Amino acid sequence: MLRLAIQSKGRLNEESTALLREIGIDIDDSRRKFLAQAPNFPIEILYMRDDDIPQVVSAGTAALGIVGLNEVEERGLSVDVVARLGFGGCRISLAVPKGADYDGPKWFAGKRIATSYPKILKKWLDEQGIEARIEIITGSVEIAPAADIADAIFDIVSSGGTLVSNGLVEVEKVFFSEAVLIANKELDAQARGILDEILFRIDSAMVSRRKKYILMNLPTSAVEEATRILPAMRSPTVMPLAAEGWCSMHSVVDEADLWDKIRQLKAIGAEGILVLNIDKIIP
Ligand code: PRT
Ligand code: ZN
Repeated sequence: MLRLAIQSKGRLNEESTALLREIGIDIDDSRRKFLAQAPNFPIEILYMRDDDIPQVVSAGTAALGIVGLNEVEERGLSVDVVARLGFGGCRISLAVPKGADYDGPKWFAGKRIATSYPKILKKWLDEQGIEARIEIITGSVEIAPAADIADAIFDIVSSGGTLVSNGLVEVEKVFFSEAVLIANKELDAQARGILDEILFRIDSAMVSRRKKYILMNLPTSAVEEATRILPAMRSPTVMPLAAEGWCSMHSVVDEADLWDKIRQLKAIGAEGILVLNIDKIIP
């Protein structure tokens, strides 16, 4: 049995739970307890505030955790980041009041910067050789300049809407974050085995997310050309159709290339193209 800490409520909770479901780990969170068992996997879920997750994993109270990379970096505790999970994407940026005469990092020398991420900020300031005053604030950092508590802020940005509505302009993107799976550094062999199974399943879920299943009718004469356009895991599946001179071709494509491939396939006579989501890919 291995314990996995996830955020109890907040931005990462829903997608953490969804990812666990996607990899076949059902959790009974209907009564939202502190601890929940997975009936079909040797894992127990520990719900907590995201701030505490790096610490419980580092101490071994939980073997694993799902948390923003920003929290891991800020806490500076020793844990292994074992997978990037592709959600909770954001950055930590410096922002200054609109209309400030910002002319580069040196602008911050001697200024007061409000943040909940003093360590990450200090590291960046040191790298730039700048001395500034760090004002540690937890929550509503964006109002600090208007309240004259600070001259600038260093805070999480995703859409940028919060900055705009507080009259601030993002000037330096310092740290890029997303949700990550972290692990205690001293897992025993049994825990490692469970972690490997989780990583294998996450890998397959992440690959499937970026891929689409595509099938189409194709003149038999165009099969060779289509195979060049659609190199599948081994090679595309081709099946004859009842209509003479036609076949059905099936393959898997990267979502990023999808429209480009469709254009090329139509140009060589493909018809009735279907694009389907993939539930799992096991390479
Ligand atoms: O209660 P608990 O301590 O567990 O939660 P929390 O309030 O500390 O964290 P929470 O739930 O707000 O965020 C959890 C994690 O989500 C963060 O540590 C980041 O890794 C990630 N994340 C992704 C974000 C955002 N996007 C985000 N936009 N965390 C916070 N924000 C804030 C940001 O500070 C801004 O004030 O959301 C506001 C809106 O952002 P814009 O740019 O979209 O307007
Ligand atoms: Zn928090």
